[in-house]
Amino acid sequence: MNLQEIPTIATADELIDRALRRASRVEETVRNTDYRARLTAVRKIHSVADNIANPLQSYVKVFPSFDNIHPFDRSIIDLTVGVDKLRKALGAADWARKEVLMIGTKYVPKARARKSAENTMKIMSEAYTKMTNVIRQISKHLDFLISARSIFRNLPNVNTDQPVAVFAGAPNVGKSSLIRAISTGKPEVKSYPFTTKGVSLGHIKVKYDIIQVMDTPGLLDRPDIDRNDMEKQGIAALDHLEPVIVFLTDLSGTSGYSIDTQKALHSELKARYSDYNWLDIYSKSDLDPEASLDYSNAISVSVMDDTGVDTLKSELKNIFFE
Ligand SMILES: Nc1nc2c(ncn2[C@@H]2O[C@H](COP(=O)(O)OP(=O)(O)OP(=O)(O)O)[C@@H](O)[C@H]2O)c(=O)[nH]1
Ligand SMILES: [Mg+2]
Repeated sequence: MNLQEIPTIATADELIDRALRRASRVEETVRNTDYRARLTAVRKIHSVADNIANPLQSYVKVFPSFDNIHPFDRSIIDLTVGVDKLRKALGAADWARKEVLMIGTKYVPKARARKSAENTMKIMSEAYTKMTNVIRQISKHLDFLISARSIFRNLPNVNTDQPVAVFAGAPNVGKSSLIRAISTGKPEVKSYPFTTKGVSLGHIKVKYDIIQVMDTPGLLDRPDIDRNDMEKQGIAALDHLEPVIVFLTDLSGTSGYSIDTQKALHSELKARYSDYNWLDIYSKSDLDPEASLDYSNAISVSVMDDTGVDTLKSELKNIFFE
């Protein structure tokens, strides 16, 4: 299950209203009034308990289990809603589920044991009150799950089972444009709390496989001393993806960042990612086709005249799949 695909979660009031509405439709057609009351009460109590417990169980199931979650997703959850808070809210939902089922189990024999219809109804409404009180008690936790779901939905949809290339380089050097140019289909633009702008996330289809390509605005585009804590944690989260780094250097002079500044960023990141696969790109080559530095195996690329775009794609395929 993807973080982005968690289905809707009901508030405490919605959960209660729905369960009570469904139970109200339960009717038995036995002649004897007292007997009918007993049968009806038993079925209604079961109905309310199930219609509360089942959705609660599904909520607990749809959130990723913390035992086998990918460390990248775990870091992202921690940076957005907090792993401990999420764990607590899910724990509360699971507690309420068990509690409601237990109340049902306890009250069914009680309802069965009453003689008069009136007393049976009293027992039934006592069971209702107990069950709905349990849900009201976890109302804040349900609200938390609702907001976590909506935060997750708006995050870039990175699949931790598929390889990732992260595009780095100073601002304005052409990262997003290049991601657009090499992607199959239109890249999705969504944000992390540690990025200054929307992250472009595109896909390159390779036969049956997919390579994900993404940029990280405000993250891998400036020196480490300029980064705040959240951004540092964002970089640490990216490490869990073990990405290939594609570093763009704009030699055309149009980015607003000098060659020296870009070289400094290059060497800082190169040192940091010394264990990673690394590809160097000279971007906007249409503006100055001959421009180059002493980087080894660099590819000159232009999205204007398509120079180097296919070469970059096949380099990525080689790195991930050969
Ligand atoms: N001539 C030319 N211009 C380009 C090329 N690639 C990008 N540009 C232009 O350069 C500018 C910046 O491109 P972006 O793709 O937004 O650069 P970026 O690195 O994503 O910028 P940030 O997201 O701000 O870090 C835009 O005006 C692009 O049109 C290219 O190959 N040739
Ligand atoms: Mg960009």
